[in-house]
Amino acid sequence: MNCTTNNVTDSAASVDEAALYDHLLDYQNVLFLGHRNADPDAISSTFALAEVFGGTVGVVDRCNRVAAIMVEELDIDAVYTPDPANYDFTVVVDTSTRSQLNNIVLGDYGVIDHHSVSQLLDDASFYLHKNTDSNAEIIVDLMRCMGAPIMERTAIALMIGIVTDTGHFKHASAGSFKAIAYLIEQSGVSYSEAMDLLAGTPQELSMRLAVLEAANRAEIRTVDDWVVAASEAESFGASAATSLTGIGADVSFVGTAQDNVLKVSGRANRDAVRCGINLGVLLRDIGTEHNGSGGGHAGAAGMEVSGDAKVVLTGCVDESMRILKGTSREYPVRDGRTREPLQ
Ligand SMILES: [Mn+2]
Repeated sequence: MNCTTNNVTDSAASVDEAALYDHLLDYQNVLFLGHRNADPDAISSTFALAEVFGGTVGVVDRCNRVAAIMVEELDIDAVYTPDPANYDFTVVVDTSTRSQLNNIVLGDYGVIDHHSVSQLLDDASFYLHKNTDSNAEIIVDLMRCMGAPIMERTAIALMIGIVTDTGHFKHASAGSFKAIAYLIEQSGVSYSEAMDLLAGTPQELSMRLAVLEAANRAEIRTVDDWVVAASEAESFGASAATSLTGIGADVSFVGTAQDNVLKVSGRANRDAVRCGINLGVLLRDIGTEHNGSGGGHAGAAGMEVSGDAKVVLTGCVDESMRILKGTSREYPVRDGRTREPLQ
């Protein structure tokens, strides 16, 4: 095995890829277990490990929407709510706390994880821990070190794990792209095959209806060439707000009233943020005005207040328009050229 590792932690139980491989050879019947509400990163990691080392893919409770489709489409054999006592050894994957395993009794266990703070490491027999964007990336590295062949299903699963854990590469660093390139080279699977599986994953009907209805009854206002939209939804307010900016609003707010609490989700595109919109600050301030609280990022934030939805949403829209009025979404001219806006 020809590898260099840069493991984050350096305790006795910290192992590199070669040592992990040696350890796993000691056991016959290994359970690879991901976190609760398992996502594609957890499922693809456990699936690839089970393929390479032999063993069982364990799901603590259930899979999330995309992971469930992946299990179905790729025909991944998984054991749901497994009892670690029935296995020689458990390797916990993509998980940083016991509560993420619903406090299941573990016995002896190893860990492969990418979360920066991982409480499970202290009691682990051995662990491979790196600060990568996705856990799948650690698995790709492990397979590369072992020279393990990468099957098509495994490659598609790991690609989806990397894509979803990096928010479709929005938070990706070079390692994610390298891992994707390696998977494509080694398996012969094209990137579009993985994308097809992701794209063919329908949202829940209730979410689609909530989003469409929010768009249908949205109030749309403009100032200069800026578009600000506000609407209400019975549920899925955050998805509705994201969708409103996706279909043309520069800034959007969606209110959801529940038990005398009004939740507002705000979303803003990059142009609006560059021109002064900071939804974290905006919703914090408006939240305080309405006896509640709010906060978040410049482009995505939320608040919970008490008050009339119309009044609160109008306040959010007015404030956004005040900030955007008179600003230009054109990039500043440099060296005589106007830079294309980043997508
Ligand atoms: Mn992960």
